[in-house]
Amino acid sequence: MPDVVIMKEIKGLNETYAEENREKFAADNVLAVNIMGAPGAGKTSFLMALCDKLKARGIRSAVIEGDLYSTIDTEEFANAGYRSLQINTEGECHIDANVIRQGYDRLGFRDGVVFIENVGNLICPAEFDLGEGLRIITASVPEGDDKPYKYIPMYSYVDVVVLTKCDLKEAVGFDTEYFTRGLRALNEAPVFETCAKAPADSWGVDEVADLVEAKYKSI
Ligand SMILES: Nc1nc2c(ncn2[C@@H]2O[C@H](COP(=O)(O)OP(=O)(O)OP(=O)(O)O)[C@@H](O)[C@H]2O)c(=O)[nH]1
Ligand SMILES: [Mg+2]
Repeated sequence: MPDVVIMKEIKGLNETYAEENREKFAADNVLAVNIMGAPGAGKTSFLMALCDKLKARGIRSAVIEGDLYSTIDTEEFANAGYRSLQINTEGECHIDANVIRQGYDRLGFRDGVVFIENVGNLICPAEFDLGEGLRIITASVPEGDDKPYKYIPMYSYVDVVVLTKCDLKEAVGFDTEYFTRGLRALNEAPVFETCAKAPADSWGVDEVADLVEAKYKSI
């Protein structure tokens, strides 16, 4: 069973790197936040709105962007004045702790919040601890209200659920009660309803900023 042995080794090594990352983040007074979600769920749009809210409160943010290819998301943050770093996985469907270890060193950031936008995927990112202090899933309402019933490992893994694109809730017939019932079978994570179509007009993001601020101040 050589494949099984290899998988175990990779996972074991990931845990070692994740632990090292946790120690480094703590020493640097950094809260690392892993943002996960499906492709196009609104991760970048929500994150930009959240960074702007935190900036207005005097909290510094930096962003590590994970994508298979391109620098589109990183450029958006760089243009907005945030320290940012792109990680191109070139085919890998998730970011792992070793990649974050190297990326974080190159970012050269401390005393603030480092957001890691994971590769758009509802499966593999839930298998790789990055050493983060907070795990958020962005679940966009057009994806459907049944996702916690289907993607059980991911919805069990997260600390916070951010419903995105809530301006489209009625149009797509999203049933929050049904969604929350599925989530509660797995997890007591708080649920926030947000819209970030245009960061300046975003709503619901302030409540998430309250939670991130409290978490940052408690590290
Ligand atoms: N109506 C609406 N559209 C949104 C909202 N947030 C994001 N979008 C749109 O959804 C699309 C995807 O948004 P992104 O923020 O790029 O999503 P993402 O999850 O970062 O995408 P990937 O990084 O490519 O996986 C874009 O066309 C956004 O303008 C929202 O709150 N409401
Ligand atoms: Mg993105």
